[in-house]
Amino acid sequence: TTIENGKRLAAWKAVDDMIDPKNHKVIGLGSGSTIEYALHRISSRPELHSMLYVPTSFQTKQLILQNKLRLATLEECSNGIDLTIDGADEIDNDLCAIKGGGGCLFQERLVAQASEEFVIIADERKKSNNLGSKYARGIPVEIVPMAITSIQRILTNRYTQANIQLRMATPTDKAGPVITDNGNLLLDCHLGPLGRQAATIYQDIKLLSGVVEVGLFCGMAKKAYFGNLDGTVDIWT
Ligand code: DER
Repeated sequence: TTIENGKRLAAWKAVDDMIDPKNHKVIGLGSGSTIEYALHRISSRPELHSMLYVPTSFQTKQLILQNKLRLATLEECSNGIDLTIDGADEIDNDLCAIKGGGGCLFQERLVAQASEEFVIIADERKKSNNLGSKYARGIPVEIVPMAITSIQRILTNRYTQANIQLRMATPTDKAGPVITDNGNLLLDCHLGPLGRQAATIYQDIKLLSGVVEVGLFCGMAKKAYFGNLDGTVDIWT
């Protein structure tokens, strides 16, 4: 079957396995294309309509409203979030993930951080045994606009083999760089395979003033659901 079918299989199984209609009150929903299948599944199951759903982007807020689900803001969740389901660009065997391909990494991390459980859904292309060896774009880094030149220079000097690119929008959609939902810019930092360095690289880059978020989510996901082309679903824990 197709990659899209793989996304759907992973999303449906994660929703069916992980959302507990009896105990869960608030569900966080990630961004991207795979999460759309999760929303379809939730929308098709009335017993999941009583919960509150917290978006991680303008895209997901729209999807929650379009599916007539109960929208909640992160600010309202004084008791945290029970479960967040989100996609990713590449996931390794330690469940360390590259995220931000959709440019939504900052709100995704805020919501994941506020969640009791965090689960990733993906098609089989995202499986990796060496993070950074598959997702060609590199690590997405959200930056405050005025810091873009200085941080690009600092990172280029620090990671000499790296290719650090400002993410540009498609000119027929919007001239100039991609602007995130938070009004910031994105650097795609291609550092190549990270080996065991992902958590260290996250800290190094995140510590720079002007960096809003870094698309390396290590030690956060409890499970990853992969939809395979042969119609099966793998679950990594
Ligand atoms: O931006 C993100 O981290 C998203 O989760 C995204 O990268 C996943 O995208 P996809 O589900 O369309 O592959």
